[in-house]
Amino acid sequence: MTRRHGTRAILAALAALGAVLLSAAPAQAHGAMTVAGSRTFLCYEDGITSTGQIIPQNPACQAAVAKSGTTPLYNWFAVGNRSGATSGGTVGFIPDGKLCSGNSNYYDFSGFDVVSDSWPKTHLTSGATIQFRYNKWAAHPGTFRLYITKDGWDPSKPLTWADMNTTPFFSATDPPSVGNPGSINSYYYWNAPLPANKTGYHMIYSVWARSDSSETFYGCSDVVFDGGNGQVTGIGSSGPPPTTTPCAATYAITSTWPGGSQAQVTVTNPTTSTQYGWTVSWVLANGETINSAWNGTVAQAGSLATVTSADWNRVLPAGSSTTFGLTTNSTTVPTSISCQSP
Ligand SMILES: [Cu+2]
Repeated sequence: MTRRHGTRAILAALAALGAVLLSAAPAQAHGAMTVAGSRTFLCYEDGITSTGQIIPQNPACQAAVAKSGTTPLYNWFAVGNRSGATSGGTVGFIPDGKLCSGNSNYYDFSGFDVVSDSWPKTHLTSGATIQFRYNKWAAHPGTFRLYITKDGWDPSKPLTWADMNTTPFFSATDPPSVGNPGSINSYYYWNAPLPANKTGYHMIYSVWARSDSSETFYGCSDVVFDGGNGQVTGIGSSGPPPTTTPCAATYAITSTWPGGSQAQVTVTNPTTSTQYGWTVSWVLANGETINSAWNGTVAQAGSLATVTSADWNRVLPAGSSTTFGLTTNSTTVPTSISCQSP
């Protein structure tokens, strides 16, 4: 897999060819925690541009690129190590100072071990229950274990096992997931209480141990226990994106035939910040069915139609637009259509 793996062209091909191409994809593709966001994921989010290039703005992400290049960002979902005799290795397997890179033997992820106070951070409330999400770039059976730093951790020094509570604060085996593998929108999820009585900056360390092979995946998620509700700071040149913001969608029928029509929906980011992902929904007319859709993933639940962004059109810089298309068995224009990001 090359740095071009993450480009719009490859993502488009992945989406178009689906399982055919996925089955031929390198084994390096796995996943990474997106809530709370891992360093590789948030640096990807920080740097992704509308042309598919990844140009981080965050100083820690820039330092990571300076140390180990941009390949790890195009492969943010591949912080893995397959050299263990069994999966799930921690103390004595991942060396001190190399926890965040997982001592990866897929690519050089050593840039993510860099000590910096600038890493993107997710703001959370100690003791609260949140929905963790772990991207499902490839599906595997196994167990996710979450570890937290001890009180008194010194973030100005390389992260070691002595800094960690080596008993997980939560583990989840084969949790449910949504979406098709190979997409930024597909993920495993589970609800878990955050560690109690924590304040300030801590590291959540995630370990995904496959039960069907010795491969294990690692990630550092920088978090701040400050009463937050999942807000991310330190990504995007114009500051943290709000957790949910409205986008705008307009629905236009482009052609009709007896018993059906084709429509184009334009999605616009009306805000002054980049939006990462969008979901458009509307109520279908009585008996209306969506027959096909492109440049987005369609779901129909009863009369509710939902289309979510594709990998290659999910990032909308301020003021920009993208489109998706669909065909239905109706010629009705929905009377109201809503759009949310993310
Ligand atoms: Cu995998």
